[in-house]
Amino acid sequence: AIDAFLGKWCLVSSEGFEEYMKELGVGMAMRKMGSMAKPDVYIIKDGDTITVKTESTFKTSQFSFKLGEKFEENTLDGRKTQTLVSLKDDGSLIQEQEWDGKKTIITRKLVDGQLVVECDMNGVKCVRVYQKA
Ligand code: DKA
Repeated sequence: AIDAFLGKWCLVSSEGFEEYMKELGVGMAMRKMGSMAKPDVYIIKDGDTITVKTESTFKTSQFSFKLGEKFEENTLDGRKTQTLVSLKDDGSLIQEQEWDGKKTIITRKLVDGQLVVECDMNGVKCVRVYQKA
């Protein structure tokens, strides 16, 4: 269930994020800030609406959705995407963003009590690990 994802999470490690942002088309100035940011992520549930809030000194943003229902997301780096979030049988949470004929997938899973976020754009992958606050 989604419940295991709920709470406040703090970034503890990040691999390949700069390359991933580059592949997304994020400009240099924002990539610099993105690389330096150590965000806190809050995952909140209210009824069947889930909110993911990302808070950092650089920028704060949030998006809300219902599992399996497409919505328009305004991403941290300013993309407007058609996004679908679904929960897979293995317990991972899959976020698919589509915009301008492009697609990226962000997978979140719980591994040893940590939140592992894997991003993939055209095979360029990044892994970010968060610890429960
Ligand atoms: C995360 O939750 C990573 C989510 C992907 C963000 C992509 C765009 C960021 C641009 C600053 O840790």
